[in-house]
Amino acid sequence: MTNVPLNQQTLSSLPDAIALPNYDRAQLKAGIVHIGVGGFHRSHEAFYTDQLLNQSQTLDWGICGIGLREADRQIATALAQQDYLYTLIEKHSNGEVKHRVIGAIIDFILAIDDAPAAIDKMAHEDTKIVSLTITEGGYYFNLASNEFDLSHPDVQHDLNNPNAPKMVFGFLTAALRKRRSAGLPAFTIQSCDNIQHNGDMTKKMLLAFVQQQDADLADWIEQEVKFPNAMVDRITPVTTREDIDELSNAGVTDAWPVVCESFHQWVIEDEFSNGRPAWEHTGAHFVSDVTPYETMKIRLLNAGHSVLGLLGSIHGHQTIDGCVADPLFASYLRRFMDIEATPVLDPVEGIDLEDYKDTLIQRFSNPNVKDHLSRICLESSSKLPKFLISTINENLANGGSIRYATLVIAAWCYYSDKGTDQTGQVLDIIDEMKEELHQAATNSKTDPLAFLKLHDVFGDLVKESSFTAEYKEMLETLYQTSNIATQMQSLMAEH
Ligand code: CS2
Repeated sequence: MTNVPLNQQTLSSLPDAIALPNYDRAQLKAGIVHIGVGGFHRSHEAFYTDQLLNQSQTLDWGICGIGLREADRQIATALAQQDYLYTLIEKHSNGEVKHRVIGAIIDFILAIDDAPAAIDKMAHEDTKIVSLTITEGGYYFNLASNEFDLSHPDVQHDLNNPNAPKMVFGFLTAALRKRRSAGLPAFTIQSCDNIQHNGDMTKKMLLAFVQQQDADLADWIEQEVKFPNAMVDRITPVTTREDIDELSNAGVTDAWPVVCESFHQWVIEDEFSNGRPAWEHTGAHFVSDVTPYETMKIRLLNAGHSVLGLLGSIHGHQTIDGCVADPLFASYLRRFMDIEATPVLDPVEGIDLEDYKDTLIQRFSNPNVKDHLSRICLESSSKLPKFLISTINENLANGGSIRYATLVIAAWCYYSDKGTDQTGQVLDIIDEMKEELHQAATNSKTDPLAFLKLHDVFGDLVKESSFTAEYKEMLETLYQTSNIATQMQSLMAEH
């Protein structure tokens, strides 16, 4: 098969099996500016938008990507050389693979090279929404104080350099200031990260920043900018060399395709400052209160991932599907969901939680989506407080079970200390707090609660004696036996 390098010119020569954008990309305006163009944005918001553009031929909702970090240079280069086109590789659990070229992204600005261009783009009258996937850690939220981390060097930098910012809130502020001076309406700020009340959180963080710079602007933002909360969902593993090669065998050369499962879900509060795409036509669900959906997803799916990720890493499993193919891990996961996560959820309209959990386990079992545990455990220090520690705290307050989650925290300490699995294989740990986690975990040998004293991660959990008693015992056993499976088994045997 001839192999076609993906770009606007070659679209019509791609193999027939590949679905293509049917709209005129040259006519699109960038109504959405997206900060943080990773795999997830490309498999989710850009996918929903591309579907809509295919259906309705609306011209207002193209996407301009923005990268704030040096690490975004690679995606900026890959997309630019392909006229911002990329292939979405949808892997179904029956082995079927569907390819579609997504055309919704039409431009990309690397803000570290050109901050004024990024600010101008957000301040442009065509821009109606600025959306974000900046990861759980990207919000400068300090768990210990429950407030915005004003002392962070990036924040201090942006307060002192309003026209040459580095971080997300500096850019949003500069762009909103410009819009206000130009008499343009505000844009909506739409978070697409896995954070409970992601819109409210974004608003709180942004206002805390702007207050320090310009109280008047803060008032305007408070009145004019909407921050819809949303639940986002689509499992999107890291693209591998094999994925690129397989696509090439199917006839397309794409420097950075995106792989994902077929399932996708987006539940959004219908609160927009300046219009929005009719994403309901492509499967998004608009509601007035997204809270129960978010809690359900974060506490079952994301927490379930973390449970498998940390326990599985120590055991020597490589991927999520590998974990759930192991009956011990599959039943541990189900027990965690049933006994500890479900009791702290509110009823969710239109969703049967038992079905939701069954579907989750099926999704996790998809043997074609090789979701590596290293991705799941990436930045655990900013994920676990939101995914798992909140569940432990609520169960502590309600007298509910905490044992399944507690073993995961003990496992995390062991994992951070050793840095290897039980068979001695080195684990690929990526975490902004990696050194602190390692140090605290190592200190656990002399002070068993040392790990929990990382206040930014655990808050006041170390003061909860019913938690620390279980935790200490579990940690001690884990160090003695170095066998997580036996510990999981004995924990389940007790219930
Ligand atoms: C995962 C998520 O790493 C993680 O935190 O749980 O990336 C998960 O795959 C997505 O939220 C699925 O929607």
